[in-house]
Amino acid sequence: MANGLNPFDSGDAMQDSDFDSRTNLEEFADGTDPQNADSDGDGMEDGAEIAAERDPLMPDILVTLHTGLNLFSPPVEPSSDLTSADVATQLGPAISSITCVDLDTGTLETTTMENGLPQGTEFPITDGEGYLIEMTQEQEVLWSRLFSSVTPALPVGLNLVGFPAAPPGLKVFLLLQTLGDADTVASIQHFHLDTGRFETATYYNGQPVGNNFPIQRGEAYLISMKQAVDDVNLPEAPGVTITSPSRNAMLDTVSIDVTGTVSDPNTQVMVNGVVASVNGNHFLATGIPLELGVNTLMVVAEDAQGLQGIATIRVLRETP
Ligand SMILES: [Ca+2]
Ligand SMILES: [Ca+2]
Ligand SMILES: [Ca+2]
Ligand SMILES: [Ca+2]
Repeated sequence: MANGLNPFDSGDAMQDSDFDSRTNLEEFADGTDPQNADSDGDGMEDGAEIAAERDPLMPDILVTLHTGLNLFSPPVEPSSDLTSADVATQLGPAISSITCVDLDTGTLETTTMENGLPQGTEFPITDGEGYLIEMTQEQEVLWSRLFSSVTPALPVGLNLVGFPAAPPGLKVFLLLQTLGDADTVASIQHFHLDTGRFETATYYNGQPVGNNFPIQRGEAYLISMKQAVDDVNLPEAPGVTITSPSRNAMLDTVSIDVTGTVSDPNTQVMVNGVVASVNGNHFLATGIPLELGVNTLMVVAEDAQGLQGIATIRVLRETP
C-alpha cells in the first residue's frame, strides 16, 4: 500500500503516525501525507492548517501590506487568470489602488477601489513582476499556491520586479553580484517602509556598497540595468537532510544525537539552536534535549554567503 499503511486496518486508520492531529484515515481522505506532519512543506502542520482553514496541500505565505505605498510582487505562482481586480476585491476596503508600471514608456495602469468595487483598468498579476499597492490600513494577505520558480528578465533601464524563488537568507549584495558586475547592473533599490525612503545597493570600485537589505518573496525591487540580463540564475541554498533519528521515530530518552548530510562542507549547522560539528558532508549534533510528547527537530545549514537550507522532522518521546 502507498505510505506503508493498510486503510482497512482500523488500528492503523485511527492512529496519527506523524503526530499532526490528523488520523491516518483523515489524511487519506484529505490527500495529505500520513507520514509527514507538514505535507506541503510550508512550516505549518497539516492539522493546524485544517483548523485555520488553510490548504494543507498548497504552500502558504503570509505577506503584510503596510499603510501607504507598498512595492509588491506575488510571493508564489499566482493562478493564471489572477487580475488586479481580484487582488483589489480580496483586499477589500484596506486597499485604495493597485498600479502596474511600464517604466520604459512611463505608462501606468491602475485599478482603484470605489464603494467596494474595483474600478479603472484591469490587468493580469504575474510572478516576477512588481506592482505599486496603496493601502489605507495594514493588512496581511495569505497566498496559498504552488511555489514559483520564475525569475524576471531584466532589460536595460529601470525595472520593477520580484523574486518569488529567492532562497532563504538571500541579501541584496549577493543578488547584485549574481546579476552581474558594475558594467551590467547599476543599482538595486527597495522601499523601506519604516523610513518611507528607498535604500540602495550599488557598486563602488567593483565592490557592493550601500544597504545590504534582505531579498524577500512578496516584495518588489527597482533594478537599474546597464546591460540586459534575460536569465537570472539565483544562487541555491545548501541542501540538508536528517539521517537519524528517522521521521516520526518513537524514542524514550531525554536527549538524542542528530546526524545528517549537507551538500556543502562549508556550512554552519544548528540543530534546535545547538551548534553541530560538520565533517565533510556529514553533521552531528549531540545531546539535543527531548520533551515528553512530540518534538520538532529543525536543522538549519547556513553557507558562507548566508543562504540557509532547512530540514525538519518530528519525533515522539514516550514515557519508558
Ligand atoms: Ca497524521
Ligand atoms: Ca500528515
Ligand atoms: Ca503545511
Ligand atoms: Ca499550506
